[in-house]
Amino acid sequence: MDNEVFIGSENMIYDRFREKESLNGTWHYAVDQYNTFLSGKWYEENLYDENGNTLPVDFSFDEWDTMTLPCCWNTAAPEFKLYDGSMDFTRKFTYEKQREDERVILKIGACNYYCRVFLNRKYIGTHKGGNTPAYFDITDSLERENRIHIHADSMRREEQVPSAVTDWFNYGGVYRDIELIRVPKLHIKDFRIALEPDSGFGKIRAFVKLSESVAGIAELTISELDVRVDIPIADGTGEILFDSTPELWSPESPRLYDVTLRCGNDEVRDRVGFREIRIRGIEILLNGKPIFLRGVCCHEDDFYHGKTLTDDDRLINIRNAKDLGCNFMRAAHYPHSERMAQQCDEEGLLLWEELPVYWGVMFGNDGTRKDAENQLHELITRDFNRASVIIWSVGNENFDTDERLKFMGGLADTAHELDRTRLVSAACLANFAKNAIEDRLEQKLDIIGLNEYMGWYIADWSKLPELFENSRPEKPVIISEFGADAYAGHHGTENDKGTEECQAYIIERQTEEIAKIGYIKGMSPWILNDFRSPRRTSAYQRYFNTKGLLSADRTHKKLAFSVLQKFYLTMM
Ligand code: GCB
Repeated sequence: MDNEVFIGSENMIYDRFREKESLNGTWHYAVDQYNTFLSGKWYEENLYDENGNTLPVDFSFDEWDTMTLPCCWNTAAPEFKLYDGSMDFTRKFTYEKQREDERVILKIGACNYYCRVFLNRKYIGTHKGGNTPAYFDITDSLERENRIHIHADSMRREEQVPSAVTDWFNYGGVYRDIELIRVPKLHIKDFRIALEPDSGFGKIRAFVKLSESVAGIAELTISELDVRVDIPIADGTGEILFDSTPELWSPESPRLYDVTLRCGNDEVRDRVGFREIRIRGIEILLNGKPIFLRGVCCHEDDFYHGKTLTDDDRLINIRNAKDLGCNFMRAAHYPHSERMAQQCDEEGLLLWEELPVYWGVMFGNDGTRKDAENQLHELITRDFNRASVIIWSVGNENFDTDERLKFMGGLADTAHELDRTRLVSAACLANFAKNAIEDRLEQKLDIIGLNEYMGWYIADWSKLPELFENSRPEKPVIISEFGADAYAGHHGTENDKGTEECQAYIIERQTEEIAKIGYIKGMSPWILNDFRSPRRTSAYQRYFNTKGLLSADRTHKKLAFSVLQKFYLTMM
């Protein structure tokens, strides 16, 4: 598209618990393999020539078939199961102004990968990045009766983040909520609150950003803590550090407080936990106490709903992880729904959140870098207030090259700059030539994540103790992945690849070796549930990555589940 206007983190507003008008529901759609909607400017609705004669057109929005959004189109109808490309979505809605100074923001929770919005014959803007929310200010284009279009483009491209090839399914569509949010012209754009690190658990810091560069006061209230403080605002931003000793949030005791922030005619709320996460040498300390992260990885991929998980779907995953004995989950390999961290706050599960800087990213490409930086800003802005989130991961399994060090090192620096209340990590690969934990990116990280598949991709078990013995990390290490495929219900010996016995054996041997190593402070085996992956075609995969401890529909617990459960019991 010519004159494309990209929106990003700077367009976000603070929206948790704000009143929202849902645009979820029935939308008309057309499959648009050639992007004719864009090239033919269908959104302009040129139905007549200059003399008023009707023109032939290639669209008829209100006669198009319908789809219920949000959803992944791949799960909406069998004919779209393998569709990568564009679809046009359209619907009508009415709007009535409620207050003279209101702004109306359209929030699209997620759309993979390009999301272009058009309203009443005009182009509004484009959001890039398939897993973070997009906020379009549509106020000036609203009429009483409105027609909106969303052009969703799920094409995989080399220069995108993630790039063209992954080991998960490329779900397409507008797959998280579509909502209108009315805010006063002067509104709270950003609100961050957290326990101040190194304050002896006795100080809270709050930050506010307004939509306009004004001076004033914002009032912060946490009734249960008897907190009522004024935050002075200058040039549209304000920050305050004040004494307070909240009950600390932890997985065992996920205490949350209702927090209110008021400024002018705007008011927002949140439910916030206060905790401290830091490292000391090779220790990870939660609220000052050493912790071992008993984790498991999880994709955002439900057997029935794809990426459009319901709260219940997520709760089942969280409860299954807890049943395993986990206090920690690695939300791989891209930002999951913001509801995930909110639910983990409530349920008490620590989270690793990750950017989709996965495998062959174009590290030398400046546009790709900016895309990743924007996704990182959006993720941190979205989830800053979530106590459960303790780690930002800047990516997964990329070879140690100069370009990659610059790209991912830059992301790690940004994460540190934006957030002093969390740790930064990445899932790295070992140095295979030396069989050692060694990656130049480690200098930029607080925790070293290591993916190693000894016993599976590397059959020689002797390599595992050797890898640990060869390594002298000065920071805590999390084994961010290990595992083995097993087709649910397929049995044999521990040497038969693809059987539950083989997977259980590999998990058992791995845990035995990991338990011996002092610098390993956590692990997240791959993975909680089997998930769709187009590259997995063997008899024991059938287009699923079957390294799940549970089958894809979660009805079957494989043998490895109880092996890991037993191990985590010994670590409690
Ligand atoms: C990995 C990747 C993960 C894959 C997994 C596998 O190292 O990080 O995305 O799915 O291995 O099963 O091979």
